[in-house]
Amino acid sequence: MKVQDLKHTGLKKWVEEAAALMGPDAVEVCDGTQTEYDRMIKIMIDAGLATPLNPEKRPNCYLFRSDPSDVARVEARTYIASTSKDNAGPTNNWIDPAELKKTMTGLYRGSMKGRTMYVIPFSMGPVGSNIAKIGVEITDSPYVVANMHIMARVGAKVLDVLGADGFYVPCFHSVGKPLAAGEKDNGTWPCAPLEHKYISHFPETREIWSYGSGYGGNALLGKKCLALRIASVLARDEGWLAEHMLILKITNPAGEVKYITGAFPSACGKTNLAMLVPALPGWKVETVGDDIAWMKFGDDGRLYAINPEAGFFGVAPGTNNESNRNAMETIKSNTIFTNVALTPDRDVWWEGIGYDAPGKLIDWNGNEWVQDKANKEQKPAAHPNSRFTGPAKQCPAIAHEWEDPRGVPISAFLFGGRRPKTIPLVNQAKSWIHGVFMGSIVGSEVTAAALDVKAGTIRRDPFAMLPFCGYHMGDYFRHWIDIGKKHDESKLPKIFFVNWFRKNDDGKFIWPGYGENSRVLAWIFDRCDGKGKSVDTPIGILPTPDALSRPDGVSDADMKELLAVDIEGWKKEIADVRQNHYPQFGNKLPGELSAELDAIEKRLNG
Ligand code: TSX
Ligand code: MN
Repeated sequence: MKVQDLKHTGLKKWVEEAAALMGPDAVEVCDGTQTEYDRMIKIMIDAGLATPLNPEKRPNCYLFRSDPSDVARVEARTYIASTSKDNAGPTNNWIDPAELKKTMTGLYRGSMKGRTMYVIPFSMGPVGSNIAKIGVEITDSPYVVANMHIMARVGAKVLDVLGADGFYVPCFHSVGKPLAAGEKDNGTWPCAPLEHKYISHFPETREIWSYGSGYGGNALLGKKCLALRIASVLARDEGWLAEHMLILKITNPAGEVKYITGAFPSACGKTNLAMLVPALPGWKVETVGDDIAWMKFGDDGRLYAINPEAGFFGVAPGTNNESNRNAMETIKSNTIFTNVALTPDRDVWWEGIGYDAPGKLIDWNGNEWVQDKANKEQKPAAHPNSRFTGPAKQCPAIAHEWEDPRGVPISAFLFGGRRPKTIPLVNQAKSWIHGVFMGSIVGSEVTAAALDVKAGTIRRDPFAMLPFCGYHMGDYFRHWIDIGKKHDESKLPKIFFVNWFRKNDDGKFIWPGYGENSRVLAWIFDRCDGKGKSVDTPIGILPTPDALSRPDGVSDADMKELLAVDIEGWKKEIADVRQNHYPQFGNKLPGELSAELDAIEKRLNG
């Protein structure tokens, strides 16, 4: 489709102005077809950027190796450009929007020379759903076009819904590497140096401007930029929730169904939980989403969630048939792999795939690599943040209603983190505000690998939204509290804090995790109906020690430890929140949360 044929006059003008600024050799409006996808892949094979994998082993799969400087989201170069610095808050990088636009306009000028400008109309959420939102990404990266085909709904049907004057979030993206006459990428992943990279959000005008990176969340702008940072602002203004949450469907042996969402910081196995294979006989877990939930209230007063995405952009290392069989099945075909290793028979390999490297590999840098298990210093063959981009519809555990435009009614919110001590296996909030308190103190223990904070302390990541909230985190807490005040609490999801990562004094995990987590989910399921044996404690509602069925290898004593109320540990937790966590939000910290902190402390001392 040609730009002239765009029916939306605002969109047409915006595209024409972008083309005039960025100076591409050609402009194309994407149609989302397989033919288009195949053409993008061919362009990248010809440019030496894509390696076709063995069609016998991985049909229609391709491997990409990015530049070693362009392997992850760049938080230091991620900006919230609101008029007032206070609207971005203490946990975001703020920059003046006018100044930023001036700087970035300079960078965009001529940045697409020698390339094609692709215009990607996309829907986050099922096309036409009243919870979905439309975005249009302008990009000079065929890699972005191909990934967006998998991660979002792309093409003509989106333009139909948009009509002549519909709302869309305009998203600029350029890799920031124009080509001189006759110049080719020639196997070099195009991107700009770190100091020219910008991942910018304009929450007041609902715009996204990204420059200089071709990787993941920096470049696939529907995901973190639109579906979380911009959507969190829309949700605040419009009275709904845009959350960094998985969505799962759980069916009990009686055939009753509930839907649960869950927020976890990175490295807690959120994708694994979303695709969990239950160890409990008779129970079934299915996947609706693994990363983001958009939730709106229905006429019945219940909260309905959609997964705004159409694919999984998952971390490859550690994914195997034991940790996540459903993910492994999902990525057998039609999948893009980025920065994993290549085997001699042109399959993929990564650390933690479940078997030894089969012979001489090509590592993520493009160098020969032979596994040396005796060498503890050996660099990994796959980058630790290497990824698969796979279609959600290929997941064997995908729930049939995952594309229902009405969404699914949510019964429970889970919050979690990696907490070796103090936090019990599962704890139900006594009230909505207690649950908001739980969400606000989410965090994981800092391991020795992270050099910035000392090991053993907790890195707080409230609601797992720290890098993804497009406005002041104190106002975000306020929004959650207001949701509870404006709606019938009996119809709101119940809130639970879970912790799969308790360790004993020998430093060993007490809980086996993975499929055994279904025992915890079963208790949560029953609690949503007011069933399940429980005890009211100062920190929340806990299962009685016999309320959870016990996995093999977990003793009575283990169970007691997993469900103990560690009064002294909790006093330290409360002190840490009071002294180190809450003060950063200043006068934007809702009084309800300090009151909740006081109330819990009082109960601990009582
Ligand atoms: O994803 C994980 N989940 C959720 C699964 C549904 N992981 C991996 C986290 C890194 C991405 C887990 N790791 C989980 C878990 O529940 N639990 C643990 C901790 C653990 C690790 C290894 C063992 C047990 C627990 N192994 C043995 O006991 C043999
Ligand atoms: Mn995420």
